[in-house]
Amino acid sequence: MNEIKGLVFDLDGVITDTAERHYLAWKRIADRLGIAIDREWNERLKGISRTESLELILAEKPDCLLDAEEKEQLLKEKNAHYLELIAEITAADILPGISDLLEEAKSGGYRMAIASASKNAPLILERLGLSTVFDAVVDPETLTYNKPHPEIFERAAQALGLETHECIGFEDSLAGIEGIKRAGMPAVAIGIPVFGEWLPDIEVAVTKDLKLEEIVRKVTMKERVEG
Ligand code: B16
Ligand code: MG
Repeated sequence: MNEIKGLVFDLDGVITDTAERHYLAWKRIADRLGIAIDREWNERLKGISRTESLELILAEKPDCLLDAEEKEQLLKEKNAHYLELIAEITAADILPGISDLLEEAKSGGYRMAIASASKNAPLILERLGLSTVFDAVVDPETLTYNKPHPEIFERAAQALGLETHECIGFEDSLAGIEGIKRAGMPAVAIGIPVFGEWLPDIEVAVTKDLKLEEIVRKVTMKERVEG
């Protein structure tokens, strides 16, 4: 039986909700290009890297052909606007139940890592007052592959000095759940309405429903049954 020793968290949508700010920053770019996106469409950008997000937006208007320099400029503008929007983030923006969960995990001796696609993760953690809580933050710039590839979750476990099956991964995106499962890590899905091929081990609707003891117990039992 595997003992759970580590917890690996996605950031946006799990620790804090910056999805709306990503949406507003992308919407400004999309409007300018004459591409219509709304909040429902924006769901597909969750967990997806900045560059891939731009490509998905541009795919909505196949006749909008931009060269590498123009794309680079749009990526810079999007991030500059996003940085303006996150400038006012404080500890009050930590999602409900997360502070208690992190505290319980710390006192329970779990090692904790952040596996976020966001290059702004260290800055956001600082604004939230959580910089010292995590033992590791994977730098997405050092990765070869983006989610749904398992690399970021494998690297998170490695940084904690643990095997992937000794950790539990927490995600709010389908790409993230696939990455966690492909890494061989038990997965907890938060607020994901419909799943594809990759199913989580535990599902909750919102972060305040996350109960650490119960999650660890369920995952451990499941592993024991499935061998
Ligand atoms: P940045 P996560 C992801 O964060 C967001 O869900 C996604 O919408 C965003 O495009 C991506 O980070 C990159 O963010 O532009 O700040 O580098 O959910 O993996 O924590
Ligand atoms: Mg996320």
